[in-house]
Amino acid sequence: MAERFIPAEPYPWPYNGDLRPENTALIVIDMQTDFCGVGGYVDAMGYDLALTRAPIEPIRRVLAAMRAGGYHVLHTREGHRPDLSDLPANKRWRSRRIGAGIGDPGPCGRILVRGEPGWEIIPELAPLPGESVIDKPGKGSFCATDLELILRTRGIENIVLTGITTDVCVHTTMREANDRGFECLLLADGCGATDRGNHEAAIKMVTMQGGVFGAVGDSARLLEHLP
Ligand code: C5J
Repeated sequence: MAERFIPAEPYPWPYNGDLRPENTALIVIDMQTDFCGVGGYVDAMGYDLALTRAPIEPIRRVLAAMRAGGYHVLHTREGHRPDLSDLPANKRWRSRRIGAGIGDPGPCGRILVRGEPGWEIIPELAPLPGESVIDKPGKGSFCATDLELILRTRGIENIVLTGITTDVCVHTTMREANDRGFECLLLADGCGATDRGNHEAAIKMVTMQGGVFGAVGDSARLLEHLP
């Protein structure tokens, strides 16, 4: 096997150089109107949408290249059932406290509820037919979903992580994936947070201890070196 690597910190990724479309997936996390669109959940909380919209273009380029290369592509959506039976009371209470009650009506429909306009993935990054979409009630993409089963069934070993927000759903998913033995690459410009300092800290955390959760790269280096 010819070894292939993407330049990354703190090590060229993946660790073993076994980078092929068959064993590698791009996961695009929660690129929904609720997290980066006007009138959505993040907007209702008063955060700067420019920060969560920043990764849209880098993700679009990476998505195009990895689709063209025949890599696996998966998307996730955070959201709850319309009857809110999967919404923990404390999650709802906290969101209402900050003025963006999950399940409550807003300009984009009921906040973070499946089927509502705000819950949809933004059109720029819409999934193509055949790409798996994982609906998750929580922050991590492995909790209460069939993501792990899909990854194992397809023989996926390497995961490129993108999406929003860096410090919450992206980080939780990366940690969950790393603990399950998946080899993870986080694209620093392919994710964004509601706070710049949190984004930078979340990126730095990954690079500690020799790559405690995997490695950190960026879209330009990925696009240049993707086999
Ligand atoms: C948050 C997410 N931040 N997608 N969700 O509540 O990161």
